[in-house]
Amino acid sequence: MIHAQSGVYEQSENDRLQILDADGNVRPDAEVPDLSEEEILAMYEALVLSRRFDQRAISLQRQGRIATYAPMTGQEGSQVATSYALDEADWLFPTYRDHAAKHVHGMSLSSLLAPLRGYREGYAIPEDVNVMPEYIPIATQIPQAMGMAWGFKLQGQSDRAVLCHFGDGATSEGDFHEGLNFAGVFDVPVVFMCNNNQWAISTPRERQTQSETLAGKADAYGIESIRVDGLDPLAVYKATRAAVRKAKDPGPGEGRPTLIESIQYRFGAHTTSDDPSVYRPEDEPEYYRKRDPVDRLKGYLENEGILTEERQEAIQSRSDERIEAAIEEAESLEADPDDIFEHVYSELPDRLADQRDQLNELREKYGDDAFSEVLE
Ligand SMILES: Cc1ncc(C[n+]2csc(CCOP(=O)(O)OP(=O)(O)O)c2C)c(N)n1
Ligand SMILES: [Mg+2]
Repeated sequence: MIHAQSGVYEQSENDRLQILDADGNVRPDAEVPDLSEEEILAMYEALVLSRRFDQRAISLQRQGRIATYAPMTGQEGSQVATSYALDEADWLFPTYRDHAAKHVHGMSLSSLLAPLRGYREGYAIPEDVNVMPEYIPIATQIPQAMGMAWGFKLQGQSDRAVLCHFGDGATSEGDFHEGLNFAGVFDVPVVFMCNNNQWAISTPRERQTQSETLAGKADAYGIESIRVDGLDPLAVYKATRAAVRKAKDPGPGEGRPTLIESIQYRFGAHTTSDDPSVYRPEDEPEYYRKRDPVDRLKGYLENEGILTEERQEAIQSRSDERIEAAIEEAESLEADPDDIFEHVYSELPDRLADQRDQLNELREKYGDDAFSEVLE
């Protein structure tokens, strides 16, 4: 049902996979995924860590210690769950907002921060981690992820799947349609993960497309799709795990792609350069806050008697310690100002070569330490 007012569009909840209700109780008709207590507790710890990381990263940006940052609060529950559903050999294609997904699939916390301090090597793919550098041009990762997965299929690497994150806004890009069409025709082992956070900067979901659902777009390409409550980490895990299995462990038929629409909410700003109060009704986040993924999984673990106060405190202080250590590590890395002139042009245009020379003259004259003061 389409409502005229933004943000209330997604408030009917009977149209998506849910395991936990808003308070973390298991819904009567739902089956909890096959995970041990330790695994669910570890997932919860990753949620607490991600929420705290987000708060610290925003504060670092405000202090001028990192560049523009894309907050993920409200979306980390879905991110953590999707990466938990991957096997180590699987590849992840993240966007600029998928910090928690990257970390759970193997990126260190400091490597999430280092590129935001201009440290070029921070964008390199670590040798044993299957995470691509984050994609900023919207939807460009979709055909690329599909291509990697198709390559695995052609090489007979049937133990690998590729999971590709993108937002609701990305579904309006040509790349989305090309990627899905190709995946459908060639039975590519890829999982398309649409993080529908209701907004593409200031464009609300109902102005993005007249389609009733984003998942429904898969029908055009003969791809199966599922809508899942993206504020319910257990439901996201279940849907993603099933899609990953279907992609790479096909049994007698062929592995097939899936489009997952994970219905979430962006609690914060688009990035630290954005101010949602100029385009978003003030009370809109309230509905979603009552379904906060961190509180919800916490509620479940408390109901089950798994999460004691002592455990909660230990999780909290471990998370804080790990984040502070990561900040220290990221801040100890030296970025080379010359790097800003690299890797865009094979031959530097004259005007940029002039700018580089000017920069180096200043560096020589004042030294790198004084350099930041000169800029101020
Ligand atoms: C091809 C392209 N066009 C425009 C932009 C500018 N831009 C950056 S983020 C964004 C909104 C994307 O929204 P969505 O796909 O819903 O992802 P979200 O930021 O909500 O996670 C736009 C238009 C871009 N980065 N790339
Ligand atoms: Mg969005």
